[in-house]
Amino acid sequence: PAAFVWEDPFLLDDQLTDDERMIRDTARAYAQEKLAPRVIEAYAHEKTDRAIFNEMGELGLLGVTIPEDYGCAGASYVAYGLVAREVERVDSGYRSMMSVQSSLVMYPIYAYGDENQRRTYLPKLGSGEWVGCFGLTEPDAGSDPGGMKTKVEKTAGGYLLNGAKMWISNAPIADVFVVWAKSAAHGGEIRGFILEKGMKGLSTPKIEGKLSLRASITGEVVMDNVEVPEGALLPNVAGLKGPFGCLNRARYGISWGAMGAAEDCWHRARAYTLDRKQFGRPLAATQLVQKKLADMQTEIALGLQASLRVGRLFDDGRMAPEMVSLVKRNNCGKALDIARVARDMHGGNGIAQEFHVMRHAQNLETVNTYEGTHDIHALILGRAQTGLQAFF
Ligand code: TGC
Ligand code: FAD
Repeated sequence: PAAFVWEDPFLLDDQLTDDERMIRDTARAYAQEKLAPRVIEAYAHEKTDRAIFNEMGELGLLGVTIPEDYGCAGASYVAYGLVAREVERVDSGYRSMMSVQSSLVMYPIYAYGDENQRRTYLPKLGSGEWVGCFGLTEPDAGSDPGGMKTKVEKTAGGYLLNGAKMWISNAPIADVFVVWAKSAAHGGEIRGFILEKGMKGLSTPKIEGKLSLRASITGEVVMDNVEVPEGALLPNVAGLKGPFGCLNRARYGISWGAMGAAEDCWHRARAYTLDRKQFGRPLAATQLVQKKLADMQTEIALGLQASLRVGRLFDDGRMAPEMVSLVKRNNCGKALDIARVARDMHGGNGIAQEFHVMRHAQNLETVNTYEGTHDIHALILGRAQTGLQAFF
């Protein structure tokens, strides 16, 4: 029989192409050498380092699936997932910065924008010279984005936007805003607009007091009679399928990212319990601890294999959104369970920042909630198999 590789039970590494391995290695080296050393400080003091966008851009880690024509890597969705896994192995907030920029800002401009918008925005977002954010959620419209109140009216030279977005990653430091609003000029349909920092009436107050995702800045996007030119409208999509098309990509990336955070917790719990002795022997020599480690190994191996499969189907043009709901929901829920158990296995040390597991657990509370909560994805999967709508 073949040898068992405990940290890669199904030999996932073997299933990657050379290019994918290369991008993965670049992301891993960057995350471990440049992100890991600053994460404790960033998390403790809510410091979002703007330079991270430039660093990631320089290495080609932003918008990795966007074609080379626009200065990006033109790599596979599997490669994108591998980047998310490596970055989130350090911190979910850093992955959030990357995935909003890539899937929620660059993707809609690429997929729904005209050539002028693509040329104006994609190279600068890809290099990290500009930071982007995505405004869908509102104070009274989270799981039900169709209930949004942000409105657009036609003016002589363009459009006028009014409304407020809530819980928007990157907003306070963003240069470019992809905002979704109900447009009177389009029969009340939801349309996407590109806004820029400094527009009159646009403000982005920071949301204070987060106990999760503290390395990633979050804000509101307040639009008080913001006038935008005609060219700000994303011309090639209408309706909720616009923002959902972006969310399919981001949720898929999160399914890999959450497993990266879970792997970090698993490896730390294994190392800690091998080292820590109680009752005269390592904690790892006890049956209860070994069962917990086996559960972590199993869920992570299955979760990664599932994300890889969805990534291959994505690259093959055969992704169905429900597949993404399945892996986003499962992997986030399992990662959160793993982080909580890893915290417990560290005993008192588990609450200390130097041991990292509690930070992962706190972050994964957000990851389990944003981009469609665990229960919302259950309802999407329930609807797909019963044909019955259970949202309302
Ligand atoms: P529903 O009637 O189901 O659909 C409306 C229209 O949208 C189409 N559609 C999709 N298209 C592409 N991909 C998908 N996944 C799609 N899901 C739906 C659908 O075909 C339909 O099109 P058409 O042409 O017939 O009009 O809409 P609903 O209002 O009943 O939706 C229900 C539900 C629950 C599925 C949906 O609203 C939902 O997913 N809610 C969760 C909201 C959410 O995920 N928000 C995320 C905000 S962004 C964020 O959190 C970023 S954090 C990132 C970070 O920091 O990393
Ligand atoms: P609600 O929708 O009010 O849900 C509250 C609870 O009710 C949840 O448990 C939910 O599962 C449950 N629930 C809702 N509907 C039903 C139902 N029909 N049946 C049963 N249970 C239900 N949004 C953006 O647009 N852009 C961003 O960049 C962004 N970044 C974020 C960053 C952070 C740190 C956070 C915390 C959120 C971010 N979000 C962003 C918002 C995020 O997508 C929403 O928080 C999420 O979609 C849930 O919406 P809500 O908070 O309004 O909760």
